[in-house]
Amino acid sequence: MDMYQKRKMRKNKKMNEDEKNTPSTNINWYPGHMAKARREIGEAVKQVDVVIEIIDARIPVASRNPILNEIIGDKPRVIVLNKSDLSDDRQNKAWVESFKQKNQVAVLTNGNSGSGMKEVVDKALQLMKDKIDAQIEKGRIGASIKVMVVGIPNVGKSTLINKIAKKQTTETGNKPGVTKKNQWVRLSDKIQLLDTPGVLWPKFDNAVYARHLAYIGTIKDEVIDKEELTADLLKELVETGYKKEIFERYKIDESFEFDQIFELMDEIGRKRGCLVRGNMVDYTKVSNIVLDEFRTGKIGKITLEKR
Ligand SMILES: Nc1nc2c(ncn2[C@@H]2O[C@H](COP(=O)(O)OP(=O)(O)OP(=O)(O)O)[C@@H](O)[C@H]2O)c(=O)[nH]1
Ligand SMILES: [Mg+2]
Repeated sequence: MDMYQKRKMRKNKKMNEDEKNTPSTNINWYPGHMAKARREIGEAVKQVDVVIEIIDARIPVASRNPILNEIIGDKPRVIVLNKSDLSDDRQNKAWVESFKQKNQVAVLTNGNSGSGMKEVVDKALQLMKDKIDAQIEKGRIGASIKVMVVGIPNVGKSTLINKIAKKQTTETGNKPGVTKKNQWVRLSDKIQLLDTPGVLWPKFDNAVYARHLAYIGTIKDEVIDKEELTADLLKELVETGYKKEIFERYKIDESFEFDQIFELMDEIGRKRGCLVRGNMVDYTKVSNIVLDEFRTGKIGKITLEKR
């Protein structure tokens, strides 16, 4: 790295710290609305029969909320590994199998194509079979099953509800914090679904998991140092065996060698024409490209947390 680049990185870093005072691994995890959301979920859970817990198939550990057990107690639960189109197929199977071995019900889904949605509903109804049978026996056929959908921000809760309901009833968007409050969606006389705002947990002190959540877009980009995050992401991908995918995506020659991760960022910048005055690499542009292409699966089908 030459002096200009060093200065630029330092300047960017300083600016980010000054403006936001939140480097990538020290993120403000628990904005006020999430405390409220947590309370409201705690209230709503009293009315529901089944909980659908949506997690992200790329990070099946970090995307699970450890305080969810506290909130929902022993309600029947279907674990949904969503965005399975973006994660490694072999890992997808291994994760479902591992949940099964712990007697947990897990389903792979793709919220965009709708694959797996029928299985989610079937599994939820199966878990409720005893209750439904008892109702029928008492002659109370009309009562509907209430299903609550919970999960971290941007994991695909509202998308899943729209797919299952086959209509656009809830707002969705490719950024965290789209859903602001609980919303019931009637599926049929038999089932009602409750959409909830994404919730993160108050203390998340594992830096690796914190980064994983940031890589996939769980945390608002405004509170993250994107350049630092991109450097961390590239480093992790290289170290966990995805160097080939990166080189292929950015058309980097096999013979290219690097010691430091910013050298790889430089090369990506040069390949993509992310240059500023004096042929210097624009790290902001490189970061936007790499994060976006990772998040949309263009670098490859990648599972960061292996089973
Ligand atoms: N590739 C892919 N994208 C998905 C999938 N499911 C949802 N998405 C996208 O993920 C983004 C977030 O979806 P939402 O349904 O708004 O997520 P949410 O969990 O309701 O988010 P909050 O309301 O902010 O908590 C949207 O851009 C969806 O199109 C999936 O299975 N695969
Ligand atoms: Mg939502």
